[in-house]
Amino acid sequence: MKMSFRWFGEQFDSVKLWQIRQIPGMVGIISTLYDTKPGDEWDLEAIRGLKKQVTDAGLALLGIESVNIHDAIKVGTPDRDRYIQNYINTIRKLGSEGIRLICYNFMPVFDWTRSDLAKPRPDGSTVLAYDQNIVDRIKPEEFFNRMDGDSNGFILPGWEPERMARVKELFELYKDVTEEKLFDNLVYFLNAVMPVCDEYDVNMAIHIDDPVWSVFGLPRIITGKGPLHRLMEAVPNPHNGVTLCTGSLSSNPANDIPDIIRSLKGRIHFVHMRNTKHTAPGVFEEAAHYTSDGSLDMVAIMQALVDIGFEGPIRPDHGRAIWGEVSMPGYGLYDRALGSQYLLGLYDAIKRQKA
Ligand SMILES: [Mn+2]
Repeated sequence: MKMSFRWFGEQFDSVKLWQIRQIPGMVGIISTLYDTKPGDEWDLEAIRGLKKQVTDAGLALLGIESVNIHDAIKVGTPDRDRYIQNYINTIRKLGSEGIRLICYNFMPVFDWTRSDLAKPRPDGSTVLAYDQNIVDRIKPEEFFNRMDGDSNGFILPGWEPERMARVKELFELYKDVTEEKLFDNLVYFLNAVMPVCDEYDVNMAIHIDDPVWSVFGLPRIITGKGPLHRLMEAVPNPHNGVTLCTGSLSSNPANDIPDIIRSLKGRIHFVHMRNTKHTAPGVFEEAAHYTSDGSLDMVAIMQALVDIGFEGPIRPDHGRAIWGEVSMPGYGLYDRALGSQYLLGLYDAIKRQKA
C-alpha cells in the first residue's frame, strides 16, 4: 500500500511538505484545491501548480480529497447537469495530469460532524469527539459557530463559513430529499461521470458518512455493508468505488469492518485508518491509531486489507493533538506521523508472515 498524508495546501495547513517527507515510509500526498467551491470547474494551471509543489518536495500527489459535490447534484435540481459537466471537466484535467483518485462524499448540508473538537483525554492530549446527547440539544444553525469557535482559527473542510451562512436555506433545499431520492441522485451522478473515469482511469471513491446515521433529520445513505453493496451494484463500473474510512464506519459498532473490507475486494480505492473509542451508544471519541488505545481491532483491519491485496493509497486519518501542537483539529503532524508508523509496522509484519 502507498502510505500518504492529507495536506490542505501551503496557505491552509500548519504542516509543511518537507516535514511530511521526513516521516519514514511516507510516499504520497492527498490534497485538494482548498479555495475552490463545490460546483467549480478546476483550473488546469492550479492543478499543475499543486502537483509541482508536491513532486518538488519529493512526494507524489496520489489523490484528491475532495472534489466536493454541488448541492444541485445531491438535491437533483434542474441545473444539476451544468455542475456535473463541471465535475466531468475537472476529472478530465486531473486524469490528464495522472491523478487517478478522487475522494468525495454525498452527505447533505453538513460534512462530518463532531460535538467537540478538543476533548481532553487523561494523558493531556485532546481529540475530536461525538456525543449524540449534545448534538440533540443544539440547533443546526448554532452548530457551525460551535465547530468554528473550536477550530484553532483554521477553516474546517466541509465547514466553510460562506456555506454555513446559508444553513437555513440549505435545510429548505433538502426538505423533500428522502434517502431514496438522495441515492438515485448519487447513481445519476456516477453514471454521468463514469465514461470520463474510464477514459482516464480515474477512481471515484465515496467516503463513508460520518457518523453513519441521520444528523438533524437529514438523509444519510453510505452507512454500512448493505448500502455500500447496493451502490456498487447500482453502478457496477470498477471506477465506482469506496474510501474505506474505519473511523466513520466504526461510529456504528455493528459495522464489522474486516468483513466489510473482504466483501469489497476490488472496489476499495482509498483507505482512511483511525481508531475510535466507544463509551455509550452514539457516544465516541477518536483515539490514537494503536489498537489498545481505542475500540477497533486495527490488526484485524490491516490483515483484511492485506488479504484482499489492497495496494492503493492509505492515510492515517485524524490524529490527537499532542506535544502542544496547534493545527487544524485532527490534522496535526505529530500524531498522524506516529499513527502512520504503527500502520506501516502492522502492514510489514502481516506481509512478512504471509510470504
Ligand atoms: Mn475519513
